[in-house]
Amino acid sequence: MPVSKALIEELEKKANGLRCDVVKMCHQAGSGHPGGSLSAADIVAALYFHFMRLDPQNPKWEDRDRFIMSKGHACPVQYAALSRRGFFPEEVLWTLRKFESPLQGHPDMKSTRGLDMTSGSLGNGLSIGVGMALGARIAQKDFRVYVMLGDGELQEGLVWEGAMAAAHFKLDHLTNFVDYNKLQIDGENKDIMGLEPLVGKWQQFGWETLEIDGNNMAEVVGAIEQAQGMKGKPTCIVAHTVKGKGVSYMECAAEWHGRAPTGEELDRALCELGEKGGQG
Ligand SMILES: Cc1ncc(C[n+]2csc(CCOP(=O)(O)OP(=O)(O)O)c2C)c(N)n1
Repeated sequence: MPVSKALIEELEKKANGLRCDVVKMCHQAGSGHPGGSLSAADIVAALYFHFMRLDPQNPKWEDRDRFIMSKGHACPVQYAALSRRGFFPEEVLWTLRKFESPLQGHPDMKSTRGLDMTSGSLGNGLSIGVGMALGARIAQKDFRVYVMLGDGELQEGLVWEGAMAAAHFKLDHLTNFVDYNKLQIDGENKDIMGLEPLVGKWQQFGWETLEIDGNNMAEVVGAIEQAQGMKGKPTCIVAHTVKGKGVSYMECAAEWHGRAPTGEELDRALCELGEKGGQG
């Protein structure tokens, strides 16, 4: 089905709002991970504001779709989406990383309303997603499970055990995103441990594999729709993205993996993100 222009524009606006929240939250905290949050913002916006079946009044609703931010350091963008989706008030966002805040530096499902999984130790999320998708099948539920992995995270061996298991069990309600921003904590993947040919790897592991521009909302929406129609196989969406997307001085700069903007840098970021960043 062709995706409507109005929907794409609405989701782009949502993604922009998430980006504004991310830079504000990291500034307020004086720490955090803006780079990998900004690269993921378009996918997170599409999931939380269009695709995922959720009930903010009942965050543990058994039939809800699940999302696991396996690259847990990118949680600011997920917290922003949860807040804008109505799981908790906006003010809570400004407590990120503070002592006793429900929003810790890495996701803790016991502290944060609407989180489906604890993460931060890289490598675990896909295997957990496999467990959730198998659980759904056993319980005869039709909810979907979405996982997001970082590209650097793919260097963890457990990812590939999960990949094998998902294909073996034909988990077609499981969709995995690789946020392929080409950078990890302090450099380029290709210099640390190369991933190519990445699409071929997922295909050979038995996954339906789509390759998109993960910062292009029409492509993101189209790919998720395609994944939803897939039968008998899990889908991996290899999403080419830009680390730090939307803030010129953060783009493609490993330095911004885990550093907070100063007041002046924040102003510049918000100015670049423009007025579309307001609530809505
Ligand atoms: C098991 C484990 N080892 C190391 C780390 C430290 N660490 C945090 S983020 C990161 C880099 C992750 O890179 P990538 O997955 O590409 O994330 P992105 O660039 O999207 O932020 C590392 C090594 C960790 N969180 N967990």
